[in-house]
Amino acid sequence: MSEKHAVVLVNPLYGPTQQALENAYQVHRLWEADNKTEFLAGLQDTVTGVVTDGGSGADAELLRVLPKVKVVTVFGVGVDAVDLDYCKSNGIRVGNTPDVLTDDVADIAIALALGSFRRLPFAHNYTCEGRWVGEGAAPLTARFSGCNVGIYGLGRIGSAIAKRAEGFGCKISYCNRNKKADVAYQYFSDLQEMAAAVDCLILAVAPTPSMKGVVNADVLNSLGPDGHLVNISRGLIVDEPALIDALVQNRIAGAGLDVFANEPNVPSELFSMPNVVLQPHVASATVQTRTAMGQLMLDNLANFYRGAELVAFVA
Ligand code: 8YV
Repeated sequence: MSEKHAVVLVNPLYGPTQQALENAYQVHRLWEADNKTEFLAGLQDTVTGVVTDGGSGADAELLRVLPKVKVVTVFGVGVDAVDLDYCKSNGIRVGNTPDVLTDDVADIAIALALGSFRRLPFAHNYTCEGRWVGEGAAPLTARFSGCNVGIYGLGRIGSAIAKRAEGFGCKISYCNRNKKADVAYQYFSDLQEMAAAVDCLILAVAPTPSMKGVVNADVLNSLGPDGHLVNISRGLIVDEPALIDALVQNRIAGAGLDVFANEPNVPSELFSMPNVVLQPHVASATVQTRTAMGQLMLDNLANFYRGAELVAFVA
């Protein structure tokens, strides 16, 4: 039997996926190392692949100490935490898991919008805390059906969100770098202009480092006191302190957030707000989707090592 290829696994994965990975490869678990520098130094002659997830990625610092690495496979669609420039200039292939997670992520985007408009966590707590009995009917909320939805990033996931929002009778706008020829939704080249025109701003863009904090106080002020923000993209694109201020001062109506700037740390100011819905980065976290993501990630890796094209890749 030929020797197993050696890979560094940056963080734990969905159990069955990690098990399958460990059956087929010699897996070195980076997160368990007491001293990561020493751990990686001991692997520089043997490790040829890195397996990671969307949040951790693989930065140049990691890749530089593993000079034999020629493939990075991401258990996720987002590759913003992978240093793509470094990978491209060093001939490192980068695989990811698009498509298989689109439906689940789009479902959660709509759930977060409904949760924010209808204040579902607040209403849940109101019921459980006996306030219905003690204080009477809960305060009224705002209607999501038929509202103006603006999607920042009309890619695969953004388009799936748009399709679902159409089912709610919403009018859809989108903001992309370029207008899409085959799309009838209203196009905005400027995010702030779109924020001013919609009731629900949904962030679904594939972020680049230059998008850090692009959803800033100006964008939030333009969204306005009846506007809701939903983020299933990445926390880094939102200026979190500005978002907290806007929520505290009722300059926006609410927010539904699956992602945060410094995961797994979530600003505690958000915990007690009646107008927010928080999720611990779980938009793709169903058994069905995680199984499919795992299979695609394993197929990418297997293809690389048998000299075939990766199934899904960005570099
Ligand atoms: C995952 C993600 O939560 O696909 C992505 O980019 O962020 C998520 O689907 C993550 O990669 C798994 O831990």
